[in-house]
Amino acid sequence: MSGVLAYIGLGSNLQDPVDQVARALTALADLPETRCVARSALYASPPMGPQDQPDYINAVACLSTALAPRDLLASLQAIERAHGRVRNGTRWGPRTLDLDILLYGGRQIHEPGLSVPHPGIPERPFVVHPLAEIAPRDLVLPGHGPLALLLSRCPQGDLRRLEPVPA
Ligand code: PH2
Ligand code: MG
Ligand code: MG
Repeated sequence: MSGVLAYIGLGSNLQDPVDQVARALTALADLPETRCVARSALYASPPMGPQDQPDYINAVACLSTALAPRDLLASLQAIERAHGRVRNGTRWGPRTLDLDILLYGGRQIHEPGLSVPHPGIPERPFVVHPLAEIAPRDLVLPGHGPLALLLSRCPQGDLRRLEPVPA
């Protein structure tokens, strides 16, 4: 299978977030025409945005996929719905599961509903640090420069890396 490397950001802060993210990682690996190349550890952090919501669990996965960007997005939204995601329009509000396409190969996509690279990457430690755990430092994020540069400008702050739970 010829695949593009796509990096996916995972986040949850409702209904057992650790379990939500763990199950979503399995669902990503099970997508058609897709295999999971790498997954980061889970990370915990206080909410960015409105503070009156629980802390988040985040992770990043690297997929090799033959799905086109729109098909990948539709697949991610189907997994979000299967996890009980309700879209009520609240920006940065709490959610059972959030799956974002961070990178899709070296592509830049600016379409309604789909911006790749994800525009919020540089200021989000809960994306930059797990990404740096699984991606090469010389990976270039189109429009943002190499990952090493983003990492040097993005302090870890309150982000905590969780030790893997033994199986
Ligand atoms: N996602 C949000 C809003 N705020 N904060 C953290 N720590 N992690 C997230 O994934 C997150 C957030 C909406 O997508
Ligand atoms: Mg998000
Ligand atoms: Mg999202």
